[in-house]
Amino acid sequence: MSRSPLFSRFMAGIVSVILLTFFLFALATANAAPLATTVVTPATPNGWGAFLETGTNGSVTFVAGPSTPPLGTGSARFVLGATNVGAALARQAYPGQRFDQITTLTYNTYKIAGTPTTLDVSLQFNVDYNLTDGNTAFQGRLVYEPYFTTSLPAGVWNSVDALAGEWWATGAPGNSTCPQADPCTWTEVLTAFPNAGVQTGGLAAVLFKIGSGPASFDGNVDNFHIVTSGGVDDTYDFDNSVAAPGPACTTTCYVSTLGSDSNGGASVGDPLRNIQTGITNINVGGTVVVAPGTYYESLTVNKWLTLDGAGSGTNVAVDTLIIPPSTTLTTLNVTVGGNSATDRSVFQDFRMTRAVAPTGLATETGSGVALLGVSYLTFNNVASIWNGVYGVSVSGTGVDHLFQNVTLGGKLCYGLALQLHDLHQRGYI
Ligand SMILES: [Ca+2]
Ligand SMILES: [Ca+2]
Repeated sequence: MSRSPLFSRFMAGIVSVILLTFFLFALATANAAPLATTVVTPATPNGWGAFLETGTNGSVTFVAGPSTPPLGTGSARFVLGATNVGAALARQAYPGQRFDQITTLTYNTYKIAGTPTTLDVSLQFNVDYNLTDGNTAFQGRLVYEPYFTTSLPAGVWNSVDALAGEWWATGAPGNSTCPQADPCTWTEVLTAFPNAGVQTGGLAAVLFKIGSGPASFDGNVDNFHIVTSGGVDDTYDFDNSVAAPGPACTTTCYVSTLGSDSNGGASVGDPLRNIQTGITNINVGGTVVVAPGTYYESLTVNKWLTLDGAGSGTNVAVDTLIIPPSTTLTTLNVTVGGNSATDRSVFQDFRMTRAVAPTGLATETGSGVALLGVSYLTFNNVASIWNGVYGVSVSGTGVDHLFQNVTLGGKLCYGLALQLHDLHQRGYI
């Protein structure tokens, strides 16, 4: 059971990525009045987003079943395919919520037959160990793992009570009192940190997560219930929108962070997971519609199409952010352009950026957009910010591109991010 490297490595290596991820989460999900059950699906995510914190060989998708879920007909499915993968489902929520006011904290888990009893999806909060001290810096996470106190059977749905379980801390000061090797009961957490709670502002988050560590995992979560003495009473029913997979997309392909590449992609409720899969599957001249969220991809567009995100700002609840998985990769490589001046490829309503600020030409070679001798492209309401070399790099002669409402921000040593290789281009910014 490999659990020790999970968060120490995360804290040391990619904390900046995580910070950005959560900083970018929506600010619109503050403590809410008591609610009825909230059904969370790819078509209605209600503030939840899925992502891989580390690695690439894993996923979080919304599926039918397995078996009979505790609520609705489906659940959130977590799959790991390599030891370096950490897969999470998160919601920016409950900023400043004091832990001592939480009175109910339960969810249901499932794992396929054969899964060790030590493996279940964990529940986590981004934690502030003292909500009253004025320090709002990221202090890591508080993590509940069921196996510390229970031994859950595989192949059936289990109900867990996190307040009756044990918690460990990923960062200081909590990890001195509640290290992973000697986790704390909820009472011990509250005794050691009486003013602890969910972090405030953009770092407020509740998460379900599995990995990194296990070489493989296939399990599910549903029916998350949180009640506080302050009036919160929220139940989340993770569910599939439709009986997936639906028909394969042809003229319009939908993509969402809550989707799956084994879905058909033809409806907003049956979305694909990766933008590149949508580009691959769409008919020539079709449209790939990308839901809000963060997508870690380096895209190649090899056909006439429209790529339509949700917005070009920084709020992943309403905007579409595309971040290449490596600082040496270009975010958007266009190798085939539009059909004609009136049948253009259109790129609109998304933001291309880096997970971290650029570090220098020697280490960053990727641009935001590389237009490789292609023509008949329109960019509308697109931002290309903090990219390694150029916001947009254009090559070829006699090409015809139209830039509308485009925000460019190149590497620090370039004042102008638009690089034109020749003088035969018609560009409008
Ligand atoms: Ca504090
Ligand atoms: Ca459900």
